Amino acid sequence: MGMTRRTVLGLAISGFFAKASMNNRFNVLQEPNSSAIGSESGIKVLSTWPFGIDANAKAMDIMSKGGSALDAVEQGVRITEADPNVTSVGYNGSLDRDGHLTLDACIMDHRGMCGSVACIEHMKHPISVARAVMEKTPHVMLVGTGALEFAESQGFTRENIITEDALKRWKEWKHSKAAPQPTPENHDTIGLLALDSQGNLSGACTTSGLSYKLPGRVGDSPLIGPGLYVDNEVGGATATGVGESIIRVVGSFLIVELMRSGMEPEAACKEAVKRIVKVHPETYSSLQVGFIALRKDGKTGAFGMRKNEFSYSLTDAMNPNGIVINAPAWLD
Ligand code: SD4
Repeated sequence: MGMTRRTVLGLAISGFFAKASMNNRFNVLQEPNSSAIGSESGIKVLSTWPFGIDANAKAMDIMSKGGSALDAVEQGVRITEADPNVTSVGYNGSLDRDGHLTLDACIMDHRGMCGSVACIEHMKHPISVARAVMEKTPHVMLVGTGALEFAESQGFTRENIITEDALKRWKEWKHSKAAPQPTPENHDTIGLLALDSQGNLSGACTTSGLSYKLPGRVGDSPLIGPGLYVDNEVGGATATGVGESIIRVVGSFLIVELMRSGMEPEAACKEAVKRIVKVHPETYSSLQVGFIALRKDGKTGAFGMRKNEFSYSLTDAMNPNGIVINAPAWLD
């Protein structure tokens, strides 16, 4: 049985309510355009969702000791990948329709080098496998069993990353044959951008993708261009939400290019959402999508599809403990 259009829409809509719950749970501190939203220079980390704040803390710790943005983004999102409370990234992530946990991740550095894995199983830290693809192969992307075999050849070991909890959620979904009921635990992709003390940018993105996806389905998150893009002359951007819509407009690359032409980070993110609206004239209001951007000079911005749905985490010198910011949105 294939995934019907209604099911996909249902997943998107359930995601919307989940995000609203998340915002309540994490007590969103800032409204958009607050003066606390960083524009000063210095080391800075920006990530999707309130749970990104823990990843930010790790990334800031690394960079405050002189570490690179590349190390910071990898080590930062590893925190989220290992966190069982984040149920759509890494360990305890959401399963596909057939009960497999397939993960997608990518990483990009200040030199424009990048690595990616898609549909990889049994790896707790797909972001580190993606970095190994970047550093140890002439390729950008490995998928499925090829990615797994490569990981093992590099010393990564298979782990059981499917938890009892994930199986229980999957069985409940199978039993109900419907979209999962939204809960505060029903989280999302982490995309993280960092600016280090050398003024270099890097980004990372990692996810288990849409819950109960068709086997083999790959979203935007491991794709350099849609899910993540960094240009050290300009800035970086990353995405969360229904990956198919983000792929159709090559969202993150678009945002970086718009910033290159002079657009402010928030305006560039808004333009990417606008393109998604244009491509999905009948369904956009049910699409859960969010973008964040970090410009070379430290200016940040974000934009989502629905009001109070998408929030993100910022950590910098002005906000050393991190703040969660409610992103402006296309729809009221
Ligand atoms: C995907 N963008 O696989 C990811 C998942 C996500 O809200 O962020 N969903 O399409």
